[in-house]
Amino acid sequence: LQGFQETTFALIKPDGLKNMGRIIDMILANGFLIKELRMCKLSLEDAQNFYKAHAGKPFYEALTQFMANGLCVAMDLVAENAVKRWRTLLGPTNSEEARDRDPSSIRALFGTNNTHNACHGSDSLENAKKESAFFFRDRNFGSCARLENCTLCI
Ligand code: DGI
Repeated sequence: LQGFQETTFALIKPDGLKNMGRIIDMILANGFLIKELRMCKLSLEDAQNFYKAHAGKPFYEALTQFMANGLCVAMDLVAENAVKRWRTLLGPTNSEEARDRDPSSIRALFGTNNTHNACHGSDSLENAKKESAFFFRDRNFGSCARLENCTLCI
């Protein structure tokens, strides 16, 4: 590793899970090192907490329901300018717009629309630290990350 390495936080959202392999291939091909990785199932409360900055906006309910309705994959990604480079690789927030503006981006390739956009990326180093702590330290997601109603453990 050369230069100043920074860590950003990345999240594969529930709609991106089926393309997790291809998303991770793109992460590695773009020179990121994956420092932490875990699969987890957010409760609705977790999702509301994670997106609390958007509380009250018209899309908040749909967004938080969607985030709590499947498995996510949380990652700490290390690279030079990791925050900016991961946001660039993600492309525009709205996957429909991403397909016009940046067709090789992750959201263009694997997302559907403005809510279902495959992946999240922190927008600043400060938020990367907070979001990483939320997933890897503050919150105990337990060792089982299976969906609710799963009967494999009981
Ligand atoms: O940092 P981003 O994920 O690119 O965007 P953001 O932090 O502004 O918004 C967080 C998520 O909320 C985003 O990934 C998708 C959803 N979202 C943002 N703006 C809209 C939205 N969903 C809908 N339906 N409409 C919006 O205008």
